[in-house]
Amino acid sequence: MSEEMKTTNMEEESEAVLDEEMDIRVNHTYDDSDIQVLDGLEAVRKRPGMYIASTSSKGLHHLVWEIVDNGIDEAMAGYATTVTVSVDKDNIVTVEDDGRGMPTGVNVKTEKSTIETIFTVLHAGGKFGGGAYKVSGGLHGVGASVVNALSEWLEVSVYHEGCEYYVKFVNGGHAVKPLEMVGKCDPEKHGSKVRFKADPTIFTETTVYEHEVLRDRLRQLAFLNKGIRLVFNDERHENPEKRHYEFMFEGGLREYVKFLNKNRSVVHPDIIYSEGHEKGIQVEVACQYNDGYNPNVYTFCNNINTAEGGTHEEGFRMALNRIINRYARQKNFLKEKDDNLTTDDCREGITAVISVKHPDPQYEGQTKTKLGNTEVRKTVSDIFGTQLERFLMENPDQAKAILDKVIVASQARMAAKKARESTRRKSALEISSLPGKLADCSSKDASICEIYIVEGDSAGGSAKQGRDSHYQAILPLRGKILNVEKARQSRAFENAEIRSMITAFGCGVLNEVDTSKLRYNKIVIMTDADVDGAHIRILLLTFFYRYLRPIIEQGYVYIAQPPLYKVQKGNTVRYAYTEGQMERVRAELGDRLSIQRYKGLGEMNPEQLWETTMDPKNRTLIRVNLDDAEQADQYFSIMMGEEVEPRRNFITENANFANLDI
Ligand code: TSJ
Repeated sequence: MSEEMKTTNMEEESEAVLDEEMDIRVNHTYDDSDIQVLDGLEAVRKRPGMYIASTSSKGLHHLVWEIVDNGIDEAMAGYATTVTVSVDKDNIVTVEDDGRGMPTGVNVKTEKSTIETIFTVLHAGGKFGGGAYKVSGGLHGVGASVVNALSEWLEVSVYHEGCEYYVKFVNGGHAVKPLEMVGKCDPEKHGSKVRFKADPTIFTETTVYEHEVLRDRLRQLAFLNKGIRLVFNDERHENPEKRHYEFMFEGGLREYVKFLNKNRSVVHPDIIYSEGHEKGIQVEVACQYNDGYNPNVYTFCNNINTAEGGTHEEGFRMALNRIINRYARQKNFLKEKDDNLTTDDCREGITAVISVKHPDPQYEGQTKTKLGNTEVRKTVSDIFGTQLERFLMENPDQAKAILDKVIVASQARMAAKKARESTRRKSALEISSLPGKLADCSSKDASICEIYIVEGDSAGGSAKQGRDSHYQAILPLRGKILNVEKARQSRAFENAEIRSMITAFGCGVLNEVDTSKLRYNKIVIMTDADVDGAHIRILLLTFFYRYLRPIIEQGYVYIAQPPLYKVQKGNTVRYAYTEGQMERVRAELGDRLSIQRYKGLGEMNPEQLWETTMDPKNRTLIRVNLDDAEQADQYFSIMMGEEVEPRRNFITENANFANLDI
């Protein structure tokens, strides 16, 4: 493609911003567009929340993904093999690909280099390359200019036909000088490189990237884009072995499912795999059954995790149900008089990853992570259904293992239903009176109400006495709650603790969850700061994840942080919540301290519990997000599973998980 054509395409993309105001001016000058552009970047800096998720740690990482997406697009278009992300000691990020190199010509409308335009005009970028649509990003595809606006400085280098081009932006997006050729490079070298330092005046919470967050997402991107090499260099890591990772999966989602099931016992050896495309929609699905009871289905559109599911997941369910029932009838697993297997029967213990690439995705749902495009349902159902049927036909032994499993699931479901009907006991979904153990709050305004889930009666007692009963409710739980990972639904609904929580929350359960009916807008898990406490927290999170997922997705769940130490010197009393804080308090107050290490919430009197853990003025609540729940799920399958080896590895690798104090 000629330089001119590139810039023409570029113009189309920048129209959204430059259109009216520039075209009405007959003799617009360089300065006009300059002001225009900087107004745009200024708007981003003033209200960053409009352009990125937040200015917290999440938003910070968003900057990296925004840039990485561009490199992945170049690789998906077939022009690059590798995208490298490096973080240096000062948390400066470098992203580099070995693609064609961004166009180095001048844009006729802005009279600036295309590169400067990409990095300074809002929404420029994206589809400016020859017709191929941008599949990565999408949900947060806000463009490189937003990253530039939110950086203290940002540098771009392009390597193309033996030349290196360079431009640097400072102070929230101003080019120091126009793009220039700065030297020669190896004529074999080609690609684009972006280096930037997040602006600490915008990212006031933190400008430190999390190693695990970057590593895990890059690994996931490698699973989702088979054949692309994703390299991660983290200079900061104290362990030299963890400073360099390379992810490349020729098997794509096959390898993703294998990875997800690695700590579980699988029911059949081979992963069921399908891929294909129809009407411009690309589909890839992989799945495999394990001996657990819950489905683990992860869905993506354009590399974005669609946590609320949507039409691609519906298509998958439809095909799974249709093909398994057909096969079951054909091979006499089901007799003529038998009812069909339900979708839930067919999903018990399945690990599946569904990934679609769509040129025009529509996102719906509370958190805009539910795919809405209706045509995707049939596309996924057709492509996956064909391949699933073929797998069953070609692998009768594995098909039998799968059918045996889903038939048992269906029998268990029917037995539970019968038992329920014969005892005529109300199901957990229908109970109306609040549980007796609940010390409710007096306010009925859910927006201010909080419920503390507390382990043990003694801590529950302190919490009841210490709370502000106007808006704080206490639900004490006795001992450990049921491990829902190891129990079928019917057993979970018989569990007293589980029933109390469902009725106290008031928002329904499973498919029927309606968070507008939640009686408390903060659900706070308050457990001891020890191993048992961590276990109970995991059990609760797993229950929420499996039965009340939207309350996690929508951010209603919190973890209370009780202090580890009380430090006293004369009349001064201080609390330390971490070992680090303890060290600082020690340094500050000097010696002759009286130090109490809290072993459990029960050791605190009601006033202390209020002051340190429940009073909004002093307390620290950690909001749980879905990543934590997925991690909890992994953790759970490991800690409670039959496999010993992964458990040992996990404990040594993740000694800190969920503040676990092993
Ligand atoms: F490396 C990176 F990830 F940091 C990054 C790569 C960041 C950004 C903002 C862009 C890129 C990038 C862009 N890599 N490769 C490209 N490709 C183009 O801009 C390009 C080059 C040539 C043509 C053509 O049609 O000739 C089309 C495009 C889109």
